[in-house]
Amino acid sequence: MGGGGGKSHAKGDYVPVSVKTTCPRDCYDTCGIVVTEAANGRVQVTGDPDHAIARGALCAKCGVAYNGVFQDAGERLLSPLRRTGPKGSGEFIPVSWEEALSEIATRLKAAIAKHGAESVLTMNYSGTMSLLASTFPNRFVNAIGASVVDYGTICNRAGKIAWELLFGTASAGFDPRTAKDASCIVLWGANPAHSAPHAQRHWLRESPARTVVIDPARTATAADADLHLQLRPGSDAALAFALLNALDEIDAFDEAFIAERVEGAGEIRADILRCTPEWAASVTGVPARDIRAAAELYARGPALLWCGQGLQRQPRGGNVMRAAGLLPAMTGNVGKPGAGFYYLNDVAELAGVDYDYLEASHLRNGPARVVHALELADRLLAPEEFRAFMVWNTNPLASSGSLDKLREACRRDDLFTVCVDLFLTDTARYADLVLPAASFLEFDDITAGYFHLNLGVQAKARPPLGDSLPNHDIFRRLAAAMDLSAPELFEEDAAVLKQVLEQAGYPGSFADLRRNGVFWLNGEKPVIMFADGHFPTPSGRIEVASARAESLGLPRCPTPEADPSPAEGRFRLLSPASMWRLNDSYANDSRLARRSGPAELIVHPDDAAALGIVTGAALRVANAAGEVVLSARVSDEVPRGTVLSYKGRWPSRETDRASINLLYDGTPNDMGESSAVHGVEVSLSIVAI
Ligand SMILES: Nc1nc2c(c(=O)[nH]1)N[C@H]1C(S)=C(S)[C@@H](COP(=O)(O)OP(=O)(O)OC[C@H]3O[C@@H](n4cnc5c(=O)[nH]c(N)nc54)[C@H](O)[C@@H]3O)O[C@H]1N2
Ligand SMILES: Nc1nc2c(c(=O)[nH]1)N[C@H]1C(S)=C(S)[C@@H](COP(=O)(O)OP(=O)(O)OC[C@H]3O[C@@H](n4cnc5c(=O)[nH]c(N)nc54)[C@H](O)[C@@H]3O)O[C@H]1N2
Ligand code: SF4
Ligand SMILES: [Mo]
Repeated sequence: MGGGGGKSHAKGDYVPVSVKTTCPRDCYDTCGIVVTEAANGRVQVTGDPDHAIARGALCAKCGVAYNGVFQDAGERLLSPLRRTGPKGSGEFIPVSWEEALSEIATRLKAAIAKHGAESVLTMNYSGTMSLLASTFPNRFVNAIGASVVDYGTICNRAGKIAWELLFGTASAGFDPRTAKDASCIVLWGANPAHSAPHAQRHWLRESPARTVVIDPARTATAADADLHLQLRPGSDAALAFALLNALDEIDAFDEAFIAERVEGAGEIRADILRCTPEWAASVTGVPARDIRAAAELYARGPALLWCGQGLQRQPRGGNVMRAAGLLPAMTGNVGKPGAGFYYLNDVAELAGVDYDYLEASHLRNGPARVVHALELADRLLAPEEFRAFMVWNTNPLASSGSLDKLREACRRDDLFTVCVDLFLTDTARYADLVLPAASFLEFDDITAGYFHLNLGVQAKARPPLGDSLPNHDIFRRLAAAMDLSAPELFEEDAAVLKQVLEQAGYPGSFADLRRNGVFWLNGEKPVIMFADGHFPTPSGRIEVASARAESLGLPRCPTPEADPSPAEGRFRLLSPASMWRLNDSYANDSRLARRSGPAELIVHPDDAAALGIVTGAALRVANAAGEVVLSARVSDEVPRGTVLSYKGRWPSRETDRASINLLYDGTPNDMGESSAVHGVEVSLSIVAI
């Protein structure tokens, strides 16, 4: 076992060596992990009992996957592969690293010479969030001047823009450690019971605060809350204004704070006055008394507001985020212990880590050509624009919208495609060359998440499986094969990790971090964001009215609009985070696949009765973009007119290669070309009972 030192034996008994590491998944929790040696070259991966967040346990999915598919030589890619059958067929033969890299270098050089560097489209996202593995490959991308897919648009871009307009940043939210000081926590379009299970189990339940959940679905988080506002999807901005109306009614606005720190509050007063809870009840489906009860809980203060990433994946998601952010703005719930708002914490940035250094952005001459996630299929289908497509840390043929069109684009014979992953994903199946990535258990790195304010150690706990290599090593070798010479492309891991720790002000070496496991920003003390009352907007104040919004063609202020209800016979389809998968990761773990069962669609009992649907019925779920067959589950977890199916299955592992993502045509929402996947509408019909 690497990293943690040699084996130790005491009186003939075998004492396993243990290594502390951190989970680098795209998850709020960033759990500490202990890895110990097990039989047959395998390791045992468990939660670190000393880690403040993990408290000795991994989530259900990682507990299985890290001891399952992550160490399964039958599922992991063990060597580079060259395609032998048609694109998508999954027919490959193993080749050496030398052969694979020299072929990629030759093909990329030819594309660049003939069509320019912009004809190479690169795409990566959050498969692993550890700093070296997620950012170092971009040094290569910058050095060759390739085009890039902005895959943030598939996830959270609208919310970022909305809160940048309102607060000046969306990357500095409350410190979760301040929950102990809060008297109310509002979770709006967030389901930590799935997406942040340790935060749900410990952070939320142990806080003395009363909790309010605003979600169309009665999630496990909602079922556990003091109050659940089960609104119609897409009616959140109307609800926000009604909450403001109710707060105003009980004199909960902080007029001194508004006068000093808020720009343009007067411009929304008329809307607040007309949006009574009674009006909102008819628009949102939430009883007026519950709206008033939520306002009363929030008004007690100090109060925290957590807006989930699911919240803004709706047609007017940007406006919704601006409207939800009005709660802390008008009540002055910010800058004090237990008061604040949160969408994302860019922990690396908050720690002082320099992304420009990590990605060597100075190597690029001029701005990159950017493709938004939702236009990926159309842009790739146009044969002249891109001649090569390189993908790592993401599996768009499972996660993207317009899935049918994207598959067609990936079948292009003249599109040279490379995919780097741990597994033969749906995306990898379309590649000309597939390169095997090492897992986080197999190399040193540093993690920085987006909720808890700490950096974690990622320590090598076992050798890479087969010939797999960490992302950063693969891109170093590719740079050499391309005869590139900038020294940044070859900087050693240890040197980068040392730099990162220095930038973050860590008072020790990587070896120290390896021993301690974790480095908390601000030591023991919670960080109080915006304590000085300054917001990084142009005016230095919270901008309820925003000239920047106007210049982007958006309304000057958030508005209390709601999406129209689906037409008769149509349903709104939500597809949020599953408990058994992390995005589309782990869909190929056989034990997790068994536990999660067949792909299901949750339907309200009244809708089910009207259509003759019973639990277990095969349902055709269809719209103009496509159709899939899902197994019905009748439950009042969802409101009437809304259906829900959890995201993250691999089409190649489903009957008819189906996926709910066939149903999203990629129409963007109202800000930043960002995903509106929770805004999809479908019709239902019974295939078989
Ligand atoms: N219907 C629907 N679709 C959605 C969403 C939704 O809510 N509904 N949500 C969207 C959101 S929020 C997101 S973020 C996207 C995410 O979609 P993806 O980016 O496709 O999801 P991940 O599972 O994070 O994909 C990561 C891939 O990286 C690989 N990987 C892991 N570690 C490494 C590594 O060290 N090196 C390399 N090279 N690869 C590695 C994994 O094996 C996996 O195949 O999906 C979006 N799709
Ligand atoms: N287990 C697990 N954990 C994950 C992931 C995963 O796939 N699985 N994915 C990771 C990633 S990439 C992300 S971005 C986050 C996402 O995790 P979250 O931020 O929690 O977001 P979602 O799961 O997309 O949606 C959260 C809730 O929003 C609700 N919602 C949908 N539409 C509306 C609406 O119109 N109004 C309101 N108020 N609520 C609505 C959904 O019903 C859902 O319960 O989780 C991360 N963690
Ligand atoms: S995915 Fe999240 S909850 Fe699961 S072990 Fe990793 S950090 Fe913890
Ligand atoms: Mo995401």
